[in-house]
Amino acid sequence: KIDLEYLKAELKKEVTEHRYIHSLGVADTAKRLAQIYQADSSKAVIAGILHDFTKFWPKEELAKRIRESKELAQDLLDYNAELWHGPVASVVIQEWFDIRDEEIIMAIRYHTSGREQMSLLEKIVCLADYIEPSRQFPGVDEIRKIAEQDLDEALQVAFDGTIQFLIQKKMKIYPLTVKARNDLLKE
Ligand code: DGI
Ligand code: FE
Ligand code: FE
Ligand code: FE
Repeated sequence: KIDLEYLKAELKKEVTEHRYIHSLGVADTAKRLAQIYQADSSKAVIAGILHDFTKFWPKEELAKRIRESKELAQDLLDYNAELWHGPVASVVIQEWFDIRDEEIIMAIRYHTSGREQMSLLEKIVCLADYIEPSRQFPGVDEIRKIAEQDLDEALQVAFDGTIQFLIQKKMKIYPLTVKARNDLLKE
């Protein structure tokens, strides 16, 4: 049985106040989405609290963890460092909190990039990250509305926004993000 108060206390030591509030917002939104789409809401809460656990670790440390890991994709190192914190957190929390649940681990690992054939919990955490209450950007309310009706469509629109942002900034797009978006498009 996982002590949520302990997870929150440890998170608080690793991140800024703003990021801490964001993480609790993701946990709350993920819980709500889990209720709508019949996922495991306690797993959604745990993944939400911990998804950004290593967000403020130095890039060199994140890169080192990826290089040393046998479970993480090495091609992450060829793309933006913003992609690294989810995969690294998914490894770190296994030892730190003795979390061994693959669904939670994968939901944290893929919360930024997405991937093809995402699990229900992966979709929920990734979308919750995008629409939790403290997020403010043009179009977020529309995605919040879609999220109540159609999880896949909401997430696809979210990825569209991220991909457009990356193109605008002349940034590389990690292939898994393109695959995730294509996979969610309805026939
Ligand atoms: O950690 P958060 O700020 O809560 O959100 P996140 O983990 O979804 O990180 C999103 C950032 O990652 C966003 O500003 C865009 C950046 N990023 C850089 N390259 C990629 C990318 N996001 C995706 N999905 N795919 C990329 O290739
Ligand atoms: Fe993140
Ligand atoms: Fe995200
Ligand atoms: Fe986040």
